[in-house]
Amino acid sequence: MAAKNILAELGTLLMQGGVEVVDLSGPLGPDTPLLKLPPELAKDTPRIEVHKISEYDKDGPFWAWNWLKIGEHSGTHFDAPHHWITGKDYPDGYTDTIPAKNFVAPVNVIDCSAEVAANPDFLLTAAGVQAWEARHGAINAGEWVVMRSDWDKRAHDEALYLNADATGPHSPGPTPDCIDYILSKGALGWGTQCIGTDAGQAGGMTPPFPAHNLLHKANRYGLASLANLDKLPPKGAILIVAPLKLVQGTGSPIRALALVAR
Ligand code: 23J
Ligand code: MN
Repeated sequence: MAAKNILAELGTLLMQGGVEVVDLSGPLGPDTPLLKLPPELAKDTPRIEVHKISEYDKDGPFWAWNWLKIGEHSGTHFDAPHHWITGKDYPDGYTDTIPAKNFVAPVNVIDCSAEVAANPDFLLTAAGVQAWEARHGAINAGEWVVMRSDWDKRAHDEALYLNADATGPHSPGPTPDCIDYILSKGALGWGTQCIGTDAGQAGGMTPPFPAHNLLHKANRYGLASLANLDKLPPKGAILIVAPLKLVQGTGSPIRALALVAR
């Protein structure tokens, strides 16, 4: 392939709007919804804090800047293999050691929004992925698979986003066989629009939290709290999802972007 020519053409298309850059990140700040784990099981990630250093005042007369307190797994974010015990032994499984080429790849968008509107506990199965492939084409090795649920429309309200009752959180996600199947196709990773890559009720699955367990065991990646997947085609978009180069980080907030032909 004449990569040089294709890149030059891409530059022109970006300039002229023939390729659109779609923002797949939600706002990141003190009101960003955060995961709540059962307190008897685990500590939670703390709320995001933004502390002013100066804003054109006595602490910095000509400049404004802040410092942040923020968990690695906050808002729209990337899960690295070291996040889970099954992936803890990969030397290239930290935010600073994952090969950069894995941050740019094609994405398959599986639209489950109708199913999720009818049932917030909807689970995407391997058979569901195969039915999608029969319509839209095969998932290829090295590509992302993301589940469109339109759950981002709830992200302005943490209670609505977490959707918890006495039986725990209720949000959609994958079955274990769904993750096994996409890994068998060589997927680079799995992304969702919910607080984590797993369904709300995934703690009771075998294995518990199958997206985390199985993806990271395979040295593959997760994406959580993706926004605007309703603006992507089922196939053909390029996803750009680069975590901060945190030293030995287990994950990182990202500005998730998609390149989409218009
Ligand atoms: C820790 C424990 C359980 C979960 C998570 C983190 C996440 O969703 C995450 O952000 O990786 S489910
Ligand atoms: Mn995470």
